[in-house]
Amino acid sequence: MPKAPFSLPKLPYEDNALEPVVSAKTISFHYGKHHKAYVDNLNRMVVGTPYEQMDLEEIIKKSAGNDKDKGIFNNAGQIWNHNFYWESMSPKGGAPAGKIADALKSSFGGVAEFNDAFAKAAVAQFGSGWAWLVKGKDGKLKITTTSNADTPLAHGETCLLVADVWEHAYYLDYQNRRPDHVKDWVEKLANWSFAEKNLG
Ligand code: MN3
Repeated sequence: MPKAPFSLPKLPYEDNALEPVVSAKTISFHYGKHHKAYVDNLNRMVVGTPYEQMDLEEIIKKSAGNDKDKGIFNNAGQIWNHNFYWESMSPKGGAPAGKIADALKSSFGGVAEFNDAFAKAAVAQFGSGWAWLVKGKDGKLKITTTSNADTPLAHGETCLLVADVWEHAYYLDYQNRRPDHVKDWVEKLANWSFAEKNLG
């Protein structure tokens, strides 16, 4: 894993590849401004601290719950979550098959049931945050949400897939209609081959 200075990862698709659910205009702000700002902030904040010698995952785990390093945690968490978010979407998304479809069936009853439960959780997350599919410490798949920059990585869970439900993720395309955005997101963009790879 790379250490500071961190950089923006290259997107795994063209800026307009996720339209109409996520437009090129949203990508230009979300990736080019918001995500970039977290990278620039963290690179500035770690200078001269022990965090300068750590990779991103170590920074998140060491700074989690440490009030003094809240700013470092927030920016590192947001970089990791966004790196994971871009990979969680695919222009060919939305149709799980094979091992991951079996896992969704045994944990949630089926793909449609999962999609519905995931969208409900994403809508119910109050304010800014993230909706996740994770593998818990007990090995079972579950849906969870985190607020602001928090991440299941800081809580010992294995992340499989994430939807960003900060307003900056959908406002230009859906305005206040988060329920419509997350429904379209999970049905059309969710990258199930990425989730299956993370399943291990
Ligand atoms: Mn975001």
